[in-house]
Amino acid sequence: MKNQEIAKIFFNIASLLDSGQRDFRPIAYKRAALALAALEEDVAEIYLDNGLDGLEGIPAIGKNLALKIEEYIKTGRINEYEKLRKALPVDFTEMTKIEGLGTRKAKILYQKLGIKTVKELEKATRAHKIAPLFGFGKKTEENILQGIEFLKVDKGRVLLGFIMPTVKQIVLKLENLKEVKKTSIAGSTRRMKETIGDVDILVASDEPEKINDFFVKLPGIEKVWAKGPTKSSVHLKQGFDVDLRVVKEESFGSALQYFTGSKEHNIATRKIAISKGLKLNEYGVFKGAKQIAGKTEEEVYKAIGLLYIEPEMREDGGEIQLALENKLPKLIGYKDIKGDLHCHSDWDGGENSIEEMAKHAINVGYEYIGISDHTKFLHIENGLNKEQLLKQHEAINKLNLKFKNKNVKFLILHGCETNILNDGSVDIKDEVLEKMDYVIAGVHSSLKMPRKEMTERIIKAMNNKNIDIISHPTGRLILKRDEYQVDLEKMLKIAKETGTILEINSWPERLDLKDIYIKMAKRIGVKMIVNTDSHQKDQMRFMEFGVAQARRGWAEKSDIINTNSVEELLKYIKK
Ligand code: DGT
Ligand code: CA
Ligand code: CA
Repeated sequence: MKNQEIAKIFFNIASLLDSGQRDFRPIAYKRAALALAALEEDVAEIYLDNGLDGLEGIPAIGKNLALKIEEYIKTGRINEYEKLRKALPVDFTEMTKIEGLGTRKAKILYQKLGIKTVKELEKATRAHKIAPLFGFGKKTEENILQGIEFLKVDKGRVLLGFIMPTVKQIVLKLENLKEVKKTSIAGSTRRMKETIGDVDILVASDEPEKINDFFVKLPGIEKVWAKGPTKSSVHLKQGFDVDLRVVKEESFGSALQYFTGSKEHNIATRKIAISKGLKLNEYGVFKGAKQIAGKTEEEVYKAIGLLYIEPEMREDGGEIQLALENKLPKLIGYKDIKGDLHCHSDWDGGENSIEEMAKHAINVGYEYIGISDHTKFLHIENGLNKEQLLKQHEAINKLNLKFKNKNVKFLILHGCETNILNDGSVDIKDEVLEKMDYVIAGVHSSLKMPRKEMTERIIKAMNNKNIDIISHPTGRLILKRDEYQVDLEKMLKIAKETGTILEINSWPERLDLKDIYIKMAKRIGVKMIVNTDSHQKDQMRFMEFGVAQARRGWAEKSDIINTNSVEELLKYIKK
């Protein structure tokens, strides 16, 4: 799938062009990169079906960028990029993974010290060559080192949301082969872990060689690490590895159970099998030499005396005990969500109008959407002030009337995403907030506050009777920065007391609350909502990852308020 490859190049072009001067091009490339990254359909197919016109139908893609995409599809490269790269050979994608290091700083580092890679940057930082540079204080030096250390911990892992469309396409291509009987994603990707080391795919077939031959020739493969009669391993241009295994249909279930993992879950299930005088491995469940199960996972779990355990729970975090006791939770399903309350429109610089967002939500099958644009805080570009919010309220009323007149059963709720200031107040007056259907509040500044102050800051916001939802409650960015310091236990207790809803933000880099905190929130009885934080319509597909996180946190339908109809949902909004 070329979407992510081109998105990466566009992102790099944006960085290369970004000179700090007034110039629309970097912004245009960045927006296009985001649009391509979110797009579910394959750009190559869009081009094949509808040519340049088709490409121009993608959000944020105009004529000029459509030509660039065409060039990449036809030749595998973009000339302008190659030229820019020659003049400024900095690995921006890598360098800007470091929190606080933007393209401009990266450029200065190259110009003054010739730094092109993270490795060179680390060396220069440790030799204290960064601090004396213009505009780079000692604090920056410390921050850079912290960022580099952070990168090392998760070295080589990629975001689940970044790889999923490609993985699904590969699975689809394998499924279409006539020699294939069954296919499944396995490993951490099937467990929907937030980051993935490598992707594992399992196929059942009697002709494993043919499957492997086909697999290593898939488009987008950069390197074949290994190719054997039953398994292969490849590296994709997009920047991750995929392992394929082909097994016999009789063993598909046990192989799937084995290769889904986690390793810890496997060790625990194998012990259970042994305790019952059985043997469990990737080939099946055996009583002596006789295979008693293996074709399906359900059968495998049943044979060792366990209820079927959903992949997202298989982390050896207590799920096996529950399965033994017949007490597994009934996890929220991927199709249980009835609306998304954290969506931005073009009023605050998003890519789509309110109507376009609403129509997309209808297409997705939702009953409602909540528009919650940013409010006017200094650091937030294009945030709405009081007057604009009131005007937006009118616009939404009109759209709702239009739906009603056309007999469309769908409702747009009007919210906003306010900023929790350092003292716990928000940047819009209560008298305006009272007019909204609901209010989200989030921390977007001073993330390095001491724990006690940050906790008090958020608690004060939760005590505001106009604030209903706390967005991305811990502020982490996966592979980039840690959560801020906050007493989570206390925050959850106050959320429960005040009836404040905590968001599970589905943005692939956020997934915040994360699984273990969702478990805690559920235990304390805090209600949650899964939102996408979409800034354009295609990003609504990120819902899958938020729900996955909820499932990894053992959340049930009743824990998540946007599984409700709009009438029921509104009961959770503070009066
Ligand atoms: P990743 O790739 O680091 O995100 O994590 P996984 O869980 O996908 O791990 P991976 O790709 O190394 O292996 C896939 C599955 O195969 C893993 O979840 C469980 C199983 N597996 C791999 N190695 C072992 C092992 O040494 N013992 C057991 N019991 N299972 C293993
Ligand atoms: Ca894996
Ligand atoms: Ca693997």
